[in-house]
Amino acid sequence: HVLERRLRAAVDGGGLTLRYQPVVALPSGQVTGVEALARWHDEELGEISPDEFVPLAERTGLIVDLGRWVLRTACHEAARWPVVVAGPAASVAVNVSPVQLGQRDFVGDVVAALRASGLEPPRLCLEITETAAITDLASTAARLEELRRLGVRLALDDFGSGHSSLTLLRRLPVDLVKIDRSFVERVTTDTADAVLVRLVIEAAHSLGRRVCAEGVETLEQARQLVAMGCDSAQGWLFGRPADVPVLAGPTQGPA
Ligand code: G
Ligand code: G
Ligand code: MN
Ligand code: NA
Repeated sequence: HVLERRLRAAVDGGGLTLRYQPVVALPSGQVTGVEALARWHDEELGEISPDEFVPLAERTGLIVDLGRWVLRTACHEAARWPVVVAGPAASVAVNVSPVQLGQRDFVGDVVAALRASGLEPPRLCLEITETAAITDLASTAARLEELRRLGVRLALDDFGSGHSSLTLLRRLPVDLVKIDRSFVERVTTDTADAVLVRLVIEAAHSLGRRVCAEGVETLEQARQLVAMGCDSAQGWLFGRPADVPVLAGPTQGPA
């Protein structure tokens, strides 16, 4: 397959880049970290979306090398952001595919990326998508416990998009829950979604987890989330994925 061959070449030959989207604390709007997002620009095919190449990489096993590159690059770059703009504790979140998480040497890859970069473990956050965790809850929980012992942070990504969210919230040792964009999108217009978001925030807080809202696009959404006690947010309102992380100073708070 042509696309697969070209993706392999991009992974091996430096054809991938990372973009960083700011994560802000609520209600201050202060940037506390970023999420690293992989981008693939092919010379002939142009820009190919991760919605397309990540599933392809997962099907073909390329995700293992691709994911290792993302992890190493994100740690390396984050360790070099100037403290004056990023703050000493600025975090970098990396998406981890379930295929990667299931690899025997994944924990070793994380250790290696931290060592090679010099990044302090608490500055790295690994995002595990909710739907992935469901397949084998016991082994996912065990794997996350191993990672936790390294001192890195863990997040449950796309929360609410699956079917057993509350079980996962209880069973998985994550620090952070990221509420899926589909709920945030309707939080100011759909009463049922607003109820769900409020419940997720309360349940997460009761279990000692913090909550990040994804895909915040309007000030109205941000205000609603602040009123619900949401801890942090991400979305176009605060910043799009950019090549240089936008970490400068306090930004305009939503409240
Ligand atoms: O950046 P964008 O919204 O287009 O990303 C689309 C999807 O691709 C999201 O679900 C995102 O989590 C995923 N994605 C982006 N970068 C990575 C990556 O480095 N690794 C994995 N596993 N998924 C990624
Ligand atoms: O699944 P994950 O959370 O990793 O996906 C992140 C994706 O969401 C990225 O591809 C990013 O480009 C996209 N994204 C981030 N903020 C917004 C937003 O405010 N609106 C929309 N529509 N997409 C967003
Ligand atoms: Mn994510
Ligand atoms: Na998500």
